[in-house]
Amino acid sequence: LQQKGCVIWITGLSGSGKSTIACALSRILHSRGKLTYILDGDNIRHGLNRDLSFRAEDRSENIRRIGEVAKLLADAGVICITSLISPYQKDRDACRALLPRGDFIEVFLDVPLAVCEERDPKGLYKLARAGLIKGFTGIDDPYEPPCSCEIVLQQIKGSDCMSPNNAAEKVISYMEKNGYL
Ligand code: GGZ
Repeated sequence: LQQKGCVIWITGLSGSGKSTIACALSRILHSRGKLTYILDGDNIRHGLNRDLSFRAEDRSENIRRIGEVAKLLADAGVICITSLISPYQKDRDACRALLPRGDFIEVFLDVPLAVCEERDPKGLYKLARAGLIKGFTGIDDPYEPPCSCEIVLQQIKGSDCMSPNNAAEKVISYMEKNGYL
């Protein structure tokens, strides 16, 4: 296998487009013959992490477990893409610390709450505003933006809005420059 594994850690609010960019990135990498695997919060919470809630301690445990799985995949030479809100800096840092220097590539999807809330693809923000979901990230639960990450993608609506493919290409360029492709 002629491939160096790594973890592309995508963090951002619900509705910021993490899963969409993870898929776009994965598709581009496949077309170049690379092996990838997406670990998506929403999916993993139905299986491996179905015992976890959205309380702060459980979010941390969610991130810790997925960070360990991501490390195993990267060890095996896979480009592992995670798509998790991962709201706490300390939890993301702990996952970074599991990997050799450089192999953890943190990507911040910097989309304002107002934009995510307007998109509201699953109607969850509406439920959170109505008080029907308690502790929703950005509404009544914290999100700590990365203070230093490898890539920031601004996906603000309007004429300068990057397509998912353009956003994924930015990650590709970073990987090329840093010897991961
Ligand atoms: C945030 C929630 C919540 C609460 C359910 N807060 O947009 P989605 O629906 O598909 O993605 C969100 C997903 C978040 O799971 P993560 O594992 O990524 O979260 S974390 O990293 O914080 O552990 C959202 C849905 O689950 N969801 N309740 N209260 N998002």
